Amino acid sequence: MTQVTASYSTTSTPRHIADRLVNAKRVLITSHDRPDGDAMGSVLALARALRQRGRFVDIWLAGAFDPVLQCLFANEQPGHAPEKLPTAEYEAVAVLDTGSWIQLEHLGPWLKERREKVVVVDHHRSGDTDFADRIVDTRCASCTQALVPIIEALGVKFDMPGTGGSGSIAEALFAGLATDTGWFRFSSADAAVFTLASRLLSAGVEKDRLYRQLEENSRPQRLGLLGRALSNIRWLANNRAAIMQLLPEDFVTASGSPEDLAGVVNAPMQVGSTECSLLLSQTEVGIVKLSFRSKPPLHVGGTFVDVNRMASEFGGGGHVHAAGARVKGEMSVVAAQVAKVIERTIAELG
Ligand SMILES: [Mn+2]
Repeated sequence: MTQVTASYSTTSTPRHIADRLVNAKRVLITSHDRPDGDAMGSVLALARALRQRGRFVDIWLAGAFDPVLQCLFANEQPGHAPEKLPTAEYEAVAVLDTGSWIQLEHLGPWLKERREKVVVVDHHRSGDTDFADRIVDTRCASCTQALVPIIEALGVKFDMPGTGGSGSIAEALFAGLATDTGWFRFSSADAAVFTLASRLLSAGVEKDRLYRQLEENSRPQRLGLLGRALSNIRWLANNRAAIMQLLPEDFVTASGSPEDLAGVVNAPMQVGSTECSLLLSQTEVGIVKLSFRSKPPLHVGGTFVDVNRMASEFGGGGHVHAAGARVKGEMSVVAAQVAKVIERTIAELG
């Protein structure tokens, strides 16, 4: 079970994690199912750093991901076949940007048989405690930021001027940092984030090209799905929360797939009164995916909707301003349950 307890915390040091990885001849690096920009950036940054140290590294990714993330790959060949498992054996396995079994569905059983080989680097508040060696740095805005002390402990220089081009460690680190902070807009983008961003830009990361490739590169299907979602938007709690839903027939009409959904949940945030936005989507029979976002109020010291807490009521999790869950059930039933939780949460805020 995923637990929200103090026990999901750091148990190791960057030096120890680096030693475990560099002492392994073969390393497998993986992240949560349906990897996002931070998961992908984390996996690529660590893989590149270990390869610079002469280690043999395989990357394993499970589940669909937004095709725009392909631009981050250089010559890497990620294992990307959920129905298959790695066939090679590894002396160490790095699990990045998650420590939750629920997010490691595809590789879970394989990892469970090798748990003594696994190290975890994460920045989420909740996770499981089965893996002994963990860095869980919730002060970090991205997992790539949490990886920096480990890459430094590996003795790999990633911020030398001229080394931040396409396919570099710096670019991969920047991609995670930028995407997990909404391109430096979220409250998590603090001074330490800008300091790291500054180092990465000094290395030569081309942020304009990356923004264009990652954020202005979707298929027309995304707007089709956004249109379907906006057409059924429901406002709750005096327009403080918005709920949208996408049924299998919406995906058919828009010729879209779950990979086209990136950013759709954020659209209601344009409205001043919106504090919380929720997108329910269904592409598999009997499974509803919940995607939550919240934004802080404008007045200083105002309370905000903690969507991590809300998602955890449905067996999911994430961050205070972005979280998700997968729920078994029918859309109408799940939508009614979530609406109740939202109404209650906002009533408690006052
Ligand atoms: Mn992350």
